[in-house]
Amino acid sequence: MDSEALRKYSALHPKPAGLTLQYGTAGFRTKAEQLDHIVFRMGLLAVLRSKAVAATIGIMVTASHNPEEDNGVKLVDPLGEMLHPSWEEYATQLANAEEQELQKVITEICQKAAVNLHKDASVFIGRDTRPSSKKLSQSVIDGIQVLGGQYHDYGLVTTPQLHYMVCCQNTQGQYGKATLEGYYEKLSKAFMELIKQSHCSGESQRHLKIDCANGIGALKLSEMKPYFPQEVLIHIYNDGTKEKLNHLCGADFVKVHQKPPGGLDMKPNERCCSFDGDADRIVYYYKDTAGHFHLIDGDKIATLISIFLKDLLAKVKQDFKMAVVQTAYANGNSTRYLQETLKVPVHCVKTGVKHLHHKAQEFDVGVYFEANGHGTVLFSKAAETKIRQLVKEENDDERREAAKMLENVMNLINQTVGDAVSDMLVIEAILALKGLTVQQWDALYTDLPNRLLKVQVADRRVIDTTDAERRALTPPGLQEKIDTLVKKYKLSRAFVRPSGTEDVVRIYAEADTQENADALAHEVSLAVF
Ligand code: 16G
Ligand code: ZN
Repeated sequence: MDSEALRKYSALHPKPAGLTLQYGTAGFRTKAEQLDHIVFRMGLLAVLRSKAVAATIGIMVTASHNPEEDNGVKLVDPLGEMLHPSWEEYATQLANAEEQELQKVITEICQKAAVNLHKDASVFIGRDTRPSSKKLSQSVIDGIQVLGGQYHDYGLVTTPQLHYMVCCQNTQGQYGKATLEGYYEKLSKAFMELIKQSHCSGESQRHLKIDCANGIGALKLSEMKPYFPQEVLIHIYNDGTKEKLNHLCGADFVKVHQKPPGGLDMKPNERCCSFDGDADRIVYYYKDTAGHFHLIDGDKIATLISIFLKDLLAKVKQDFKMAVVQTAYANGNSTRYLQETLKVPVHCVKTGVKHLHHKAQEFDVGVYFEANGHGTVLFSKAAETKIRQLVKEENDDERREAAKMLENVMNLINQTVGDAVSDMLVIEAILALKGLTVQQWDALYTDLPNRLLKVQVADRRVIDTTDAERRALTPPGLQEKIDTLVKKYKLSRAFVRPSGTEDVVRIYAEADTQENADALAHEVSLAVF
């Protein structure tokens, strides 16, 4: 390690005195002007991680659905997964080290994680469309270069595109080509093949209005359009040319406020969807003829995909284990529908993509979605091999056809992480194949009325949870109070958890009516103080 260069460069990216930040569920995220030293140091860390695992590591500059003034950074592990938890701690140590301790902290990490500094390192970089992102990604490059790492800067990409690139690179092209063209070709080809298997017509169904949150999704969808000869009539709204990123629009806005985004005129029964700022989340919605807004969130997306896959799995007659992974935020009626009507096992894990992804890896076919619209489907290696083999060798037409559909879904879904573009194409294909309208999809089950609140407390860490965040262990007595309150209402459920991204405690309640869900959430919020 060239100590002189490290000192010189780190002085160009000074840490504001007293500032401490933590690598949380979404990496580092805060006001953009506080992040320069962080991204420089994450450039350093990416090099160390790359040397440690002898593979290409990704680094994405984005703050997803946060306001435009914020920014953030997160690392992507070799197969496109989130950074390994053991390294989250190193990230936090490096980020908070004072200038003069930087070299010492690097040396400590190298010792603890058995990093050989003489090994090669390769890092892929991506960024979203925030005004601050370009400069921050330059600082990432400074960090990479100080430790002698190689890098490839993809520039403007969606978060899931960067995850895809990293995975392609580390699997020697088995997952696809590590270029934007490779991504577009892979997805469009799989989509067209899948659609070809449709026996339904109905051109009008293929119209889709997309709110791109004034973010990167608009840019990348426009790039992708030429790959679709009129198959999907996608209409892009909130493309970032007029309004600010995520301002009154995007998947998070629509989900949280349960109302349509600005900048998108919705006619009755038109199918619409929203991406978030870095295009890794998607929610659908429509307005009925009476003008009522209907949200189709991650839970209902998971349900649609599960119905489709379960049917195909039955047709290929393999003993594949399929399951759905949700969090405590999943609407109670979605869980009930999946378990009781569809008869698919459902698992509940802690909030945060890494937890869902990890659990979903236990199954041959693991469908995971957060209610907020982040999700994907994972296929085990064994299932993938078997499916590809059936496509080639199976004589029974129905079975082969079903295997072919599964193969196309496998190619279409971004298995590295939730991907709004890829999820959208999977959903559009399923709706077309099943001849379903958005209303029919919505009618699979009715969401239980629910309310999400956040409250500021002196120290949110006094709340400790268990059972996938569904029960509070501390402070003493809180869970008993919640239990008593929940008993007052029908079909009710409530939980509290400290947020991983904001200095607040979140409260979720659901019940038989909106009034009761609101009342329960309010009463629980009083119990938290
Ligand atoms: C992060 C997570 C998201 C989760 C959210 C919860 C990733 C990539 N993102 O955005 O999955 O739903 O945090 O936020 O893991 P909260 O802890 O503030 O409620
Ligand atoms: Zn996002």
